[in-house]
Amino acid sequence: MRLLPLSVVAALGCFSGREPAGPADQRCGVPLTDDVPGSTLSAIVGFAFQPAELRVPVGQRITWVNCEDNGAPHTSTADAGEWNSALLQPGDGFTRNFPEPGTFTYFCEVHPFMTGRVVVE
Ligand SMILES: [Cu+2]
Repeated sequence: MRLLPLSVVAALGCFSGREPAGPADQRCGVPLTDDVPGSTLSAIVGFAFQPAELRVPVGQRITWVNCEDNGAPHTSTADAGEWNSALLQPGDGFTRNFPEPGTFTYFCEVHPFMTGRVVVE
């Protein structure tokens, strides 16, 4: 198996994870151009996931959007490895579907003090 340079992996991850983001969500400090149809929005702003806990029904999609106006990159990375957004620059988004019930905790790889929880029920 061939390993790609980290920059290529990051770029691919960013591209595949990018989703149109929602209009001017009040929590976002960056302009968002499009909607996030069918997704629950988790704003990453002020070095925190907002809200820190999301409760969604089985089958719901969640889109994390880096809403920082301070240039800080972030990730949404599951503690148990179910997902990893790769590096999200301000304005970037990452969407994951949650087809199974459960409680999922996650953090930001850049700032491990940033944590959040998804409860799928
Ligand atoms: Cu972060």
